[in-house]
Amino acid sequence: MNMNAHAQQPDFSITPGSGDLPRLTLASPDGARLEVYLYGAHIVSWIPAGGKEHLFLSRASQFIMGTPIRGGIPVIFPQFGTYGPLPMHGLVRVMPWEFAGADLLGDRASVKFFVSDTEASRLQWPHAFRAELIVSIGGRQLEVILAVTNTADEPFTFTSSLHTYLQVSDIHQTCVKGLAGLRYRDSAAGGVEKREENAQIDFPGEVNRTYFNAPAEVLLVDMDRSLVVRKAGFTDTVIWNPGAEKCAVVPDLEPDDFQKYVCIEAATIGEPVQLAPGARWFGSQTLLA
Ligand code: TA6
Repeated sequence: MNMNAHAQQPDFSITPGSGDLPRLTLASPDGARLEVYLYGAHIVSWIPAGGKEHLFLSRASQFIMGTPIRGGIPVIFPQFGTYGPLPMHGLVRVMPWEFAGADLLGDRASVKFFVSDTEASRLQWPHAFRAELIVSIGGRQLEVILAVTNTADEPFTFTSSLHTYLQVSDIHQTCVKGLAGLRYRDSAAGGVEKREENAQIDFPGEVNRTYFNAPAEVLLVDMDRSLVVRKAGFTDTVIWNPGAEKCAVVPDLEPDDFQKYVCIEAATIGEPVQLAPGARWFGSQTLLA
C-alpha cells in the first residue's frame, strides 16, 4: 500500500513484514531509509543516505505478538528492566501501536506512532497514558522522540529508555567514549555502584552499566568508524553487551551476536519521572553517523 498521496508526504509504505506483522518503510528524498514495525513502534533498520545499516537486528529474533523483537530500538516504558512490578522492560514494546502520519520537511522525512493504555495494560499498570514516537531521518541523522502524556487525573511515575542496539564490526575493536568520571550501577557485578575511571569503555566481556546523570553526547568508536549518540530529556545512559557467556543463553541471539552490537540507551532510571495529570514528558535520542 503506497500512501504517497500528497506532495508534502515522504515516500513510505506499510506492508506485511516478518511474521506478517505490519512494517513501515520510509525513505527520505536524499535516500536515507528506515524500517519500523507497528508492533512496539519498533525501529529495526536505519540506513543513512549513502551509508550502511547502523542498527543490529538478531537473525534469531521472533516476530510474534507477546515476544519483543530482538535488536533495533525497543521502546521501554513505563518500567526499565526489573525495577518494579511489571514484566521486564515494561509494557509498550509488546503492544500494537498505531500509525499517526508522515511529514516531509526539506530533506527530513518523519513518521509518527502512538499507543494508549488498554484494559489489559491497566490490569498490569493502573494508569492512563498516551505514548507517541516521532522518528525522523535525513542525511546522516536518525532522531527518535518519545512523548508520554498522563491522560488521567492521577499522577504516575515511570522509568524509560530507548534501548538502541548499534551494529559494530568487532566488539573487541569497539569502545564508547564520554562517560569518564560518572557514577554508575554495574549490573554485571550484582548492581554495585562505582565511578568510571577510564576514558573509554571497552568490551572484554559482559558490560551492563547504568551511568547516572550522563552527558548529552557519547561517541561509539567501531574500528575506523564513529557514531555520535546524543540524548535529551533522558538523564541516564545504559551501556550493554552480554559477552559470550550470557549471549549463549539468550534464545533470540545467535552465539556470536555479542561480537556484533553494543546497546547505547538513552534512559531515565535513577530518578523516575513524576508525571502530573495532563502533563507531557519528552525524551529523545539522535544518532549522527
Ligand atoms: O539494558 C540492558 C538490559 O537491562 C540487560 O540487563 C539485558 O537484560 C537487556 O536489557 C535485554 O533485556 P531483554 O528483556 O530485551 O532481553
